[in-house]
Amino acid sequence: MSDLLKNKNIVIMGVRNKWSIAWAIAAAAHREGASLVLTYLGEREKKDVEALAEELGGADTCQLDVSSDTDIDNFFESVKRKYGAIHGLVHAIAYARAEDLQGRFVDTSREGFALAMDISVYSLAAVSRRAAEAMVEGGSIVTLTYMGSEKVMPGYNVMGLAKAALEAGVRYLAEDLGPSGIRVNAISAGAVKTLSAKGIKDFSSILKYTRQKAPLRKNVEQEEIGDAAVFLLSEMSKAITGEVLHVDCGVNIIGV
Ligand code: IMJ
Repeated sequence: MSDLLKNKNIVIMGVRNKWSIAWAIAAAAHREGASLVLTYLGEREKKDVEALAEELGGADTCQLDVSSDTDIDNFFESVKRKYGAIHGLVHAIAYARAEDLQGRFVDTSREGFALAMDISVYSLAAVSRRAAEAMVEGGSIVTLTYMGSEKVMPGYNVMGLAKAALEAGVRYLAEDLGPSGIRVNAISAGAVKTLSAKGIKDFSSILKYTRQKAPLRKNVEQEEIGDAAVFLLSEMSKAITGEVLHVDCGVNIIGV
């Protein structure tokens, strides 16, 4: 494979370290010739993401907290000024309070629920609206979801509702932006060891279950998610929108 994303300017949100799925997507997009802008949350993440961007031949980096409308406005204004058109957007951002990712969903507080929905769901609409203005040559938006939206997974709790809403959001955004030549899809990634999965009880049993029961008898690797994202960002998928593509070695199709 080569040059599937040549001459495309792509924004990637959610790189934190080299285990991040967003990082694997960035590396795959770079390999395919894309020009990249990586966003990071705040000062704490700045150095790490700048170092990673160096590994991609000096990709651009920019601070962006998706809970701030001003941040989002400023970010897309600067991207438009520098690049003119953008062609791709990867949204790999989610957050719920740690206390809401253990115990019972029924105990979720109103504040914890609203926070998870704001950062993990509303942010996709917020960034897509501004990105669409810069996607003057058409574009592709890709977000990440998880099977916890479809089935009860231990501890996933409020994030399961957030991902269900995110997937519905993908469909509504696909309808809104389709007439502008912008496609919107989600990758439902199998469980991978990232910072977002750190400290999660039962995580290793989910990995073990997948190894034993998934049709492909293995866990998905970050690079495989990167390749699927390249497909969705590229012209290879130009008739696909509003879709949730499972990239999970098939584990989601298994009943028991
Ligand atoms: C997260 C929680 C419970 C079970 C989980 C996960 N499984 C997997 C994840 C089985 C694979 C990771 N995942 C798919 C997520 O969407 C994680 C989101 C997340 C993780 C954290 C951890 C640290 C924190 N807040 C978080 N918010 C969202 O404080």
